[in-house]
Amino acid sequence: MMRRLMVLALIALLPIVGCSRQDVDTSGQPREDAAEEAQEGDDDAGRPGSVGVTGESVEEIAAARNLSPADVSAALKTYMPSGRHDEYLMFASGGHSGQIMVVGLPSMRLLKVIAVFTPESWQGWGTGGTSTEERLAGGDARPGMPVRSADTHHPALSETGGDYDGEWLFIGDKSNGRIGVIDLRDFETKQIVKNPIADGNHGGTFVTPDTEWVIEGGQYATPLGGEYAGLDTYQETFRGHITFWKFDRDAGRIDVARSFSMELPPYWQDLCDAGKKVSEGWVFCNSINTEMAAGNDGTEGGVNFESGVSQNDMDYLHLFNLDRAAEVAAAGENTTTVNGMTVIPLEVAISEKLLYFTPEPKSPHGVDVTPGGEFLVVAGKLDPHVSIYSWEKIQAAIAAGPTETDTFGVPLLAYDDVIEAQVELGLGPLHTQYDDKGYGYTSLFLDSAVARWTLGGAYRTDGEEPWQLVTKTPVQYNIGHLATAEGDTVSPDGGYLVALNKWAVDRFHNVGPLLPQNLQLLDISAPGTTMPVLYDMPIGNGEPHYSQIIKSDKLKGWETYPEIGWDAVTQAVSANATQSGQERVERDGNQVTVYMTAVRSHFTPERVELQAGDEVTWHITNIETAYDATHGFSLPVYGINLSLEPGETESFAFTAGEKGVFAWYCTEFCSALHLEMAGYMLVDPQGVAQATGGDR
Ligand code: K7E
Ligand code: CUA
Repeated sequence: MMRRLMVLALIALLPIVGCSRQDVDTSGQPREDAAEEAQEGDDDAGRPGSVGVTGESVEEIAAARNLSPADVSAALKTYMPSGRHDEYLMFASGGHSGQIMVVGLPSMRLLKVIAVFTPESWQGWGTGGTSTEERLAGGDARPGMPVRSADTHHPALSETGGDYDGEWLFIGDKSNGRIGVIDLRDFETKQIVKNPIADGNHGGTFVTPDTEWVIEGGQYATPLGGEYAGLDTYQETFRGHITFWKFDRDAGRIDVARSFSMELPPYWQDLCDAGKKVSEGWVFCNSINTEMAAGNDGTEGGVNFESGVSQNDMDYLHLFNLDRAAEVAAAGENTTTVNGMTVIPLEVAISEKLLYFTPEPKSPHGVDVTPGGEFLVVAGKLDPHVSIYSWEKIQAAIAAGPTETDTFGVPLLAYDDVIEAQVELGLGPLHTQYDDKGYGYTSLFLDSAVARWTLGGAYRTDGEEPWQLVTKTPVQYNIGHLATAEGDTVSPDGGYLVALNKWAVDRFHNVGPLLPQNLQLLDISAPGTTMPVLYDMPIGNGEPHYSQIIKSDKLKGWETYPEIGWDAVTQAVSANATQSGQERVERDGNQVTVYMTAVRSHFTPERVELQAGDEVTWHITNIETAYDATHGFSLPVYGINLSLEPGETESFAFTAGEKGVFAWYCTEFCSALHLEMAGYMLVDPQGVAQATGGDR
């Protein structure tokens, strides 16, 4: 009890202690003088200097701007001359913005925000366009209850043979139990699926080494399928889940009919990872709340979750035989169906040997499989260690036949039989990544640091002692995830690591009580104890939980859509494509269809005349073939705001309201005569039922 209280007290205190006004320079070492000078209010201390007084030589500039040699080398390692491309691209979750950010490395320049779950009018996402509205609606949880916010946590790049292939990107929405699918030819969201059996998730997305499956682990247990049950029946009626979404690469879509879930005990499943190489075909997830705390019931002695979930010294690492589970799901003999989703019941998972547990300390967070798949690294969160499990030992323990089970009858592998090593790193270990030198890197939330430590086994060829802490670099401030270059693949690159920090206390100008999140780039290219911070990238966006970093030359994005009249959903020419010369307005009773083109610097037609009550379907084709020739289309009052990339056909539909005059215009400054790229929609023009064509 005492120990538990101390742990909780530490959690409460450390963020405050850690955010003392200590300055950390780019070598990662505290820079006492700067902090002292800042407190003394010394006018010259820590001032950036200005370009006007910097002089000519590097030495003069460094002196005038108060830059240390480490600062200068960090600048040289990250500065990207105008026009030069970054070596890596990072796809970072946008947290509760519901989006994904694309960042170049090492420059840390923000290149794009990909709209996923949240309307983004600048790229015409979910702002009147029929296809984007339909894609967003694919994630709605209940009829008549559209969800247009999200909390994106874990992006996953598609893989071939365990390496990122640059073709697809997935991300989970923790707050609603949804998965987004993004096509990296045009960096657009193509599909949003809603989990039919649960309204939240956390252990997703992660992909198997050939992207056959996209994994979505659950989090907060509920009765499956949106049923009601009282919390006094928690243990009997509430359930956890893991869902395996089948990805059809040819279709570029998740195939819901071939996807399935597995019912799990009502622990709170947390992060997951897919096996690789020697452990391919298996999937691993952590859990918390094996105590099955159900919240403070308000009576005297009622226990809050924060304490109730932290009682046990050990929780359960979940081990799933995915290959075999997929066979059971496909056979369909022992499965049930919940809201149309195939579900493997818990007792079938046990009898078919699809699920095993082994103890893990203590309310853990990340489980991260080493590049060769030989070890599972579990970060303790409330335990200062990472615990390393041996896949070889796990297989042996399974073969030997475990004799114990948990409360629900799930076979339990003895901890001592499967553990390989523990490494003490510091306070609040969360997530682990890998490099090309046989190091693991673990984020320490409470210490606000990145720890580098040595892997063992075949990873140690340099004579360094295995399973040892090597060094720590302080980061600013509480770090959640971290990402290394190609870090989740079977062949990580090393070189760069990005710490995804929360709450950048003191680091930037005060922009109000909501602090910027701070992505910090670390140079991990040198072995040993040198691991400096190179760059701070504050982001004015939601909390970026996880990110993945891919070599940028693997991405083969389109410069324009392949043909005029392209439908970005089907990735083929649209039936509604309008070529130059085919522009028209068709009327059949009150059904009006507009076929419009956009090209610098006019729409055709430029006038559309409607009757009140007309049901209007409107197609616009951007007939440009040049790389940079995007047009927009904004129609007031009707809430239409589209982005039309070169070649693209977009559609929207509405019912014409009361009479009025509505000027539409192009929202992209596409040419010198961009302001002239406009037109009028007239509703009820004295009974005129035909649109007049504009100039062409
Ligand atoms: Cu640690 Cu959702 Cu991966 Cu955030 S989770 S940090
Ligand atoms: Cu087209 Cu502005």
